[in-house]
Amino acid sequence: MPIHKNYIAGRWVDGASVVHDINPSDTNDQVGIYASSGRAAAEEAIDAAYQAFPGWAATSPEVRSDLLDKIGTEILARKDELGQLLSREEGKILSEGVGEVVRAGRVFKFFAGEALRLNGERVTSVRPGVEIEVLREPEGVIGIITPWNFPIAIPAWKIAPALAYGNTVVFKPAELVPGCGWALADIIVRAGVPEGVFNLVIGPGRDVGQAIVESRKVRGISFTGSVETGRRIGAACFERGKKVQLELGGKNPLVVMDDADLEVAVNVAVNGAYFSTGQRCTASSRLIVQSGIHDRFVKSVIEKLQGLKIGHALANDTQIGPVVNQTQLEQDLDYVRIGQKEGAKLAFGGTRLEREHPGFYLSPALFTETSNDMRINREEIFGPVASVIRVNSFEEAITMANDTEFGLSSGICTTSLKHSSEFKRRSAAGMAMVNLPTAGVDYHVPFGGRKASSYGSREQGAYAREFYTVVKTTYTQP
Ligand code: TXE
Repeated sequence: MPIHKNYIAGRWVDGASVVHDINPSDTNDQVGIYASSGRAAAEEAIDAAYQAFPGWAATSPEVRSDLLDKIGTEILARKDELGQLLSREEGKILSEGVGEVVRAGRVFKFFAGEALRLNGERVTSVRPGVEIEVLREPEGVIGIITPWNFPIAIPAWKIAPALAYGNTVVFKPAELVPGCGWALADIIVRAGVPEGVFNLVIGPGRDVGQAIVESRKVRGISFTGSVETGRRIGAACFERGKKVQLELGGKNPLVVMDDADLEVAVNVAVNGAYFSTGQRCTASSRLIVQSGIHDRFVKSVIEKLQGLKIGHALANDTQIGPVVNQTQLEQDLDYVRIGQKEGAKLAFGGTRLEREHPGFYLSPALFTETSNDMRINREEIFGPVASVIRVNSFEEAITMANDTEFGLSSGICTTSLKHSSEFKRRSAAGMAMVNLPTAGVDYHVPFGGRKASSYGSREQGAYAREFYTVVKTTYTQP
């Protein structure tokens, strides 16, 4: 098997060692061999990006727009093949893999347009004759550090705006998914990105990631991942006067009111809690259900879970793929045990499954009779595990929904306009959904949360410019 290399300063270069990328649906299947690097490679990449910055910042926005458009076109044209790679590497089912690739392609197309729309303001001064302009300029070198759960979409929604607005990039994909990171880099390189403007460094977070975070030549870090790592990175950036944007975990509530359409509520809950194996930061992990519909809802969710096909991500009839790796599987199983110890009733699933191929299969777990102060309802599990919390009223539901350290996404199933409007107004989350899963968002509008879920300005849509540009105010006496 060939070794897929890093891309640094306009060249494909070896790493210090290699990593073997394993398919979580079948651990006998090796997806590829990838370079694994340390601090030295990261520093070379940072130097290259630093040197390339003034030239790239000065290019016509049309050049940047055309580059992004070309990248988006190739991603979309190869959606099936890239979707297959994604599902093979990360374990989400093929339709989800292809869907994620399409999203990545669309993100590049969107920012191809945004590159041409960067504008400023002219403001009348309080001093006669003075002219004021408020301008936006690129920041400089941006370090992009991404997790494994959306291995092409998250890199796309950080790299595309960074390049669109004239920044240069050092990109470090998550250790578990170098394949999608490499494939995206290959497309960016062949689309004609100038030397040094985009760099790929594959390697561990504690070496490559840390070097990017610590470098004084890197102006900003855009990070998605765990709360613990994110907070460490945030503190390190603050100490160095560096801009930082963090997208972290969630403990997203889905409220189901007595007046909900039962079928809609069950579909929304099962999709939000379990699809993509529950490995989405926007997954609905707390199902807050009003007492009048509670028993019917639980019964219908269990019936639905009984019918779900859990298996190889690439098999046609699979609805839920494997957990991403052994460590994550053990974490999920630990939480199943923790929930039981805390007194929650394990109403369905939560056991390891054997399939034809050796992989990390887990039956979707549903807890009932839980309370919001249990650890399973406070901590992000990041797997196919959800809890039902029974409530008696809308007031109790909204209080419970907001009673969490996190605030990424939230949802309500209701047919009442009053409940829907009030929920949207009072939800303490960055995103609020009505009769839709808490996971599953558009690519052209802001994405992000409140409280422990996010730090810094929003990602995606036109709001992305807040992070990837810096404002300058000029005064002129003509
Ligand atoms: O995350 P990390 P991991 C949660 C989920 C999961 C847990 C651990 O609960 O079980 O986090 O996953 C890089 N300096 N989420 O270990 O460590 C790392 O290499 C700089 C939820 O994958 O946060 C990777 O590229 N970078 C989350 C990225 O940070 C460092 C999605 C994320 O890794 C670094 C993923 C360091 N010191 C995991 N250490 C969500 N909610 O979306 C690591 N990295």
